[in-house]
Amino acid sequence: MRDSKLLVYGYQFLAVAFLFYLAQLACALLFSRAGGACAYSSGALLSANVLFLLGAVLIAADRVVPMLSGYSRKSLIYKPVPDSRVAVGMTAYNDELSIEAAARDFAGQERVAGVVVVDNNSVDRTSEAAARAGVKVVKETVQGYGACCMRAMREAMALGEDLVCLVEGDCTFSGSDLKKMLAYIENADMVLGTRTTMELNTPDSQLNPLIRWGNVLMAKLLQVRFHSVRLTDVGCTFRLIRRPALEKIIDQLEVTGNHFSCEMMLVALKNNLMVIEIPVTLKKRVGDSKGVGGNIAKASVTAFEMWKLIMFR
Ligand SMILES: Nc1nc2c(ncn2[C@@H]2O[C@H](COP(=O)(O)OP(=O)(O)OP(=O)(O)O)[C@@H](O)[C@H]2O)c(=O)[nH]1
Ligand SMILES: [Mg+2]
Repeated sequence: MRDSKLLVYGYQFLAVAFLFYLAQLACALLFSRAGGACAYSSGALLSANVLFLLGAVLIAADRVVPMLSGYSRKSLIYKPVPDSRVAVGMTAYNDELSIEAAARDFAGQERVAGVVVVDNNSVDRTSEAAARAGVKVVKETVQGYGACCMRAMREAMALGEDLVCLVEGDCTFSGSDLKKMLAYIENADMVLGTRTTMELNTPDSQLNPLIRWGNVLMAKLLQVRFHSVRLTDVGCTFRLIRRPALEKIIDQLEVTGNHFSCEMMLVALKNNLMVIEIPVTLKKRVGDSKGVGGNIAKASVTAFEMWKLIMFR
């Protein structure tokens, strides 16, 4: 997998330059209608030209660097996992209304060997509800979506199966989608779900246009950086990963907050793992939203944190 920040910077310089040009065009049009001249400063135009040039140079350099360093594209992998079983790590945070049904749903899937629910300092009866589903329940005291996901994967890994599935316990995802992921894992180290396929969303799911396009935008930025991968979502918790691949990256994960899912994708790609994204179904969550789903301010902060990761890490 080729990691190129040059291209990410390059395209963003071009995008900003394009906005400057658009502003100038709008200004000129407005003033010509009013019979005057646009006072758009020559400094702004010069900045746009410099940004454009810089962007073009970075994009061109991105073509030259691999020629010099002898880069070759990662080729198709085929590693069947016919009888492998799946250990599921499920996150939970004040999810007493959903966790039992979610745990039962995943535990009941054909290839699932076990489910571990991680209760992240819930103050309701999440643990008791999860235990009613007959699954293992552990508590994670470090607060945060990322901390909970990491613990869920470590717990699932400890079950010793070949495959680890990470998922949220809020009933947004469906256990039956696991077989779609299993179909693709033979060509990948990690299969990511994407929630941005509208045909698979219920109309009342969390994927409103803002969340959808925000995710697509960030995912495309990540795609630009790593080239040979197609991404459309940076916030989908539902993913399936081979245990050796997870062992390789788990100690490099450090984000305890809401931008964790993007970090995991970035780290996987940096480690040259083969990552494939597939559409999964998305339903309205059961119980109250605590994450970014129903909160524009939180979603914006999370998007900014993701952008920083993609640009600088
Ligand atoms: N927000 C949040 N989620 C946590 C935390 N710890 C664990 N989680 C888990 O992460 C999930 C994400 O929060 P959700 O409320 O589902 O937010 P979301 O997925 O962004 O959006 P909706 O599903 O539409 O509500 C929770 O359901 C928990 O399973 C935490 O400290 N904060
Ligand atoms: Mg959720």
